[in-house]
Amino acid sequence: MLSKEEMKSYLKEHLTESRYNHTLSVVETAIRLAQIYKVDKNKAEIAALAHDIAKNMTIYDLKSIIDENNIKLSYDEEKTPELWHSIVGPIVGKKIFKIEDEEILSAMRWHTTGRENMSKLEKVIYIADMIEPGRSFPGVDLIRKESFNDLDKGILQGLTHTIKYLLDKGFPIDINSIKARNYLVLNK
Ligand code: DGI
Ligand code: FE
Ligand code: FE
Repeated sequence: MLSKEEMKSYLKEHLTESRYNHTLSVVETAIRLAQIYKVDKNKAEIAALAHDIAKNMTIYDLKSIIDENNIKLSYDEEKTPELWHSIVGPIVGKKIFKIEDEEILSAMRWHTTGRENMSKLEKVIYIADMIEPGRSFPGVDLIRKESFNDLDKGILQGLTHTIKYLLDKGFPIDINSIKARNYLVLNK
């Protein structure tokens, strides 16, 4: 695997400045959450560093990688290119950063939508991405506060916020976000 410094220099070159800064903030936030919730700090740091590795690729490049790897998108995924960077992220993370750890790759894969019955590492990356200090949207402070008190409550609020936002905008909602939220509601 590449060193964290090598990963950073790749990201600095392949991400926009704002996306790179977001990534560093997600790293800081993920490390803090990992310490609180007893998640492997090193894995959290690497997953956070790599989570948006594919974010600034063109949708054409993202689609080519999806096709080359014989990934079958659902009809809904096909129509939602915002989700593609999280589908492609683990593939690029494996190839360029030489990440082999399945827990890290899975945290990268599910960072945008979440999923049913998430691992603690998946939860930390999902919510760190949403609450890093650079994020400002109505309600973020509450989700931030809750996430440092009770991880599942923070995630539930985060999922509820995103689903409401997508509903208001008239956007389609990924089935994994619904399943992630239902799971938390049913297993409180
Ligand atoms: O990559 P980031 O910007 O750091 O954050 P992210 O990976 O959570 O991606 C956010 C984008 O993805 C934002 O444009 C909203 C979109 N998104 C997330 N979940 C869904 C979604 N878009 C649709 N249509 N449906 C979803 O379920
Ligand atoms: Fe992302
Ligand atoms: Fe992100």
